Amino acid sequence: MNIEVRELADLGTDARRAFFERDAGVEEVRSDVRDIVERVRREGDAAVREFSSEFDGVQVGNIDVTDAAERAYDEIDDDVREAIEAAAANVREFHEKQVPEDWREEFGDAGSRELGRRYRPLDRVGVYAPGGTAAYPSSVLMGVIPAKVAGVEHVAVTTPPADQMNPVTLAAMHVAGADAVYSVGGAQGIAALAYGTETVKAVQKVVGPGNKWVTAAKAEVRGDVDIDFLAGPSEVLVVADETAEARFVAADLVAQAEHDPNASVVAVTDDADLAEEVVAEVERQASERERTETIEAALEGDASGVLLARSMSEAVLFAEEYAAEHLTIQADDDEALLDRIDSAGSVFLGPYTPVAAGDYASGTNHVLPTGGGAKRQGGLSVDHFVRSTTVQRLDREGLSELSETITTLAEAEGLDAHAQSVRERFEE
Ligand code: HSO
Ligand code: ZN
Repeated sequence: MNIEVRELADLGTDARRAFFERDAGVEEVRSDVRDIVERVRREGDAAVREFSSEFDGVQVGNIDVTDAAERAYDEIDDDVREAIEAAAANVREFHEKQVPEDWREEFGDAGSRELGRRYRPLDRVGVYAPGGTAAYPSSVLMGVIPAKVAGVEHVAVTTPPADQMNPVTLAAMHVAGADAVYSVGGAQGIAALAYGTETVKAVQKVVGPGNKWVTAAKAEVRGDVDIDFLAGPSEVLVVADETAEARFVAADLVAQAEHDPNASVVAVTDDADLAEEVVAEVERQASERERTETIEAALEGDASGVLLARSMSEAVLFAEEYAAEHLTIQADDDEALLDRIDSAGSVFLGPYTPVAAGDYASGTNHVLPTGGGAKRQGGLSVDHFVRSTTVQRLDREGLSELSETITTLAEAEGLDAHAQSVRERFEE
């Protein structure tokens, strides 16, 4: 592998575009996915079984494997069980802070208008848990716990079938409090959750990361059910100044690179020596890891690299436009730099805050918008699992105060009955 420091100011249009136009790569599978989703919608369990055999090579017995999660919990190693429980406790604690409180307040003269907001959980949601080589028990915690904290009664998890399903992923479902577990993966898993089958109960919202088939299926069912967002390969952007430790910067790049050959991992700094040291460290560390091939593929990608900015201001502008899934700031005045960056999924400050802390155990959620989605939205949270209702009560005085405004606007819209619904209240 041969990485070179590139000067940010010298990047050509195509090179810049590669950094800023990251996408989930779902377009190429959209039409295949549409057919799968349609078949599951029309044929239910039969289609689920057929696709599981075709794509996963598994003849599925029971699609409902809820019991297996509880058994797996008892069977896995004690240290892994304890780690899942420790991570789950932190994720729960952080998400409990997000539960919104109902409120009512008085507005208008002498409180003549009482207005408020009330929150209720969704009834049924589905969480997708990837299987195979990318089976992430941690993602199960990140999907299920916020839903349970929000008060969702039925949280279902779907995960690809296998002759031997990953016991740690199953155990995580149990710890997180999943109410149902189904062995169906890929686009067919998303379709089963969205439309229901004889076995799978249809949900109102589907969340969680997956491969491009899963993501394309989420795009397909959106509209019929709600989704969180379409997430692509992992990303990290490290903004560093001369005080950063090159080893730590490199370790965070290499860590996210091991997720996916299409991961996007970038460091940007105004210090030429640091940039060179990061490159050397990245090359050394990548060769020492178990997943060297994946890491090197990601590092060599067009959306990855070590960039030299002329100033930290230029680095900050890049970070804002990049809108990273994970942004880490390794700099003397990290808070001041952070103040100037509005768009990022999750921010990691200081030398002792590796992205892996948020991936597993600090408590924040690791299901985050990629591909610049952080310009528009935040990561998975309790908010995704509640709906709000506004509530109001006006007294006679309150309505009278507004009467002129309402009737004038109603008449301007040609909606005479609206105006009359106010006047009626004041007629004998
Ligand atoms: N960094 C990944 C989450 C993850 N990391 C799971 C380890 N396991 C999502 O951005
Ligand atoms: Zn990760």
